[in-house]
Amino acid sequence: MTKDHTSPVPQPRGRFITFEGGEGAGKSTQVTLLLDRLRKRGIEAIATREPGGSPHAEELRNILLSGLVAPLGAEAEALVFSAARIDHLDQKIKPALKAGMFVVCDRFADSTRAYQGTLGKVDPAFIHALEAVAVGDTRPDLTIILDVPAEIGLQRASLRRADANADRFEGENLAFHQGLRQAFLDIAKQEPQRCIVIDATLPAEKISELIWADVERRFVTVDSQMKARS
Ligand code: T5A
Repeated sequence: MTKDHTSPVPQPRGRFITFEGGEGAGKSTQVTLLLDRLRKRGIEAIATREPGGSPHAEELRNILLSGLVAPLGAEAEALVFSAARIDHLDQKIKPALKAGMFVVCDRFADSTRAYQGTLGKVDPAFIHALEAVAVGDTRPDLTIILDVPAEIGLQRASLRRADANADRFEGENLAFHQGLRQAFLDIAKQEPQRCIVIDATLPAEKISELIWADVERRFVTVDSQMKARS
């Protein structure tokens, strides 16, 4: 068979990086710092967040964080987080990855595993099935878990929100947040190739350097070598 020279060269998929961790761990701060570093290297990248990230998913975010779905139970909350995720993936994440961009996302499916799965005691098989449907094969290439003692994270979150009320999950007790920290560490243990754990009690700039060293080694150097060869 002759080769079709008119067909477009397939664009390599971009890289999908997620940040996870408890409340006030510093995820939003590090998303911004990583985006800056990527762009300074001339890499096209977008930052996004969950719940939210697309107009419909942002509407669902408001509903979820107001606590409106909480009385329906953790299974119902997991369903609504997943519905928001489907829209976010379709509207924003998949198109950006298809265009070869880096996508840096503040929380993703590991938050459903930790909050609704481990802490909400939703059957792991249910969480697994939901993830298969909502996420499919658009799994993160790298997940950065920012690890901080629950007391410190909650203190940071309360300083940041000043006089505003705690949201649906910030309002949970200390034991909940300690369990959450362990749930993320357990995810990292189960998937050591995908996840790295960073000590988030360090200064923000130091954390950013550690993250960049990993991102550069895994992706930036590899991608530029591949480009040079093609
Ligand atoms: N949720 C989400 C689920 O239950 N299931 C799901 O599937 C998903 C996707 C989202 C909530 O929804 C839940 C989890 C959450 O409860 P949110 O408003 O997005 O709510 O809240 P969080 O994701 O928890 O984010 P926070 O804004 O609370 O914290 P961040 O982003 O981790 O922290 P950040 O960067 O805003 O920093 C907090 C404060 O600390 C300072 C910052 O300047 C800021 O003031 N700070 C540091 N201070 C000292 N040292 C450092 N290294 C610092 N880094 C940041």
